[in-house]
Amino acid sequence: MIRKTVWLFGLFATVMVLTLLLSAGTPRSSATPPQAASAEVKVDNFSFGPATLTVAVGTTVTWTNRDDIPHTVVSTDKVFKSKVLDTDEKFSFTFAKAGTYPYFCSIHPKMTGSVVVQ
Ligand SMILES: [Cu+2]
Repeated sequence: MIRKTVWLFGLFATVMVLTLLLSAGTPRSSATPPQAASAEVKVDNFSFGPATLTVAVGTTVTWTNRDDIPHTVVSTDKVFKSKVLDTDEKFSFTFAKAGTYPYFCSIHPKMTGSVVVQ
């Protein structure tokens, strides 16, 4: 009876040590770089959503055309310019400097949006 209790305690202690070792090692190995920020803008129904997007410096913004009509993403200040995006095509740009970046669709100039980088 005593021998069985000692054996069970030994097993329990071993499992606890293994659990502690595994849980201590996990956060370090799965750490991600802090500058991997990204944001999305959907192009749908002749509009950009959100129309104004606020992001941190270094963020990569990806526009996806969810409309069944081709659109473009063109910076008013000529900072970036996409090709014509067909349905489900994407365009990405990384904002390395703070500022306000207005843009529009060159096919439908009434479609406008802006990215605010802080
Ligand atoms: Cu358009």
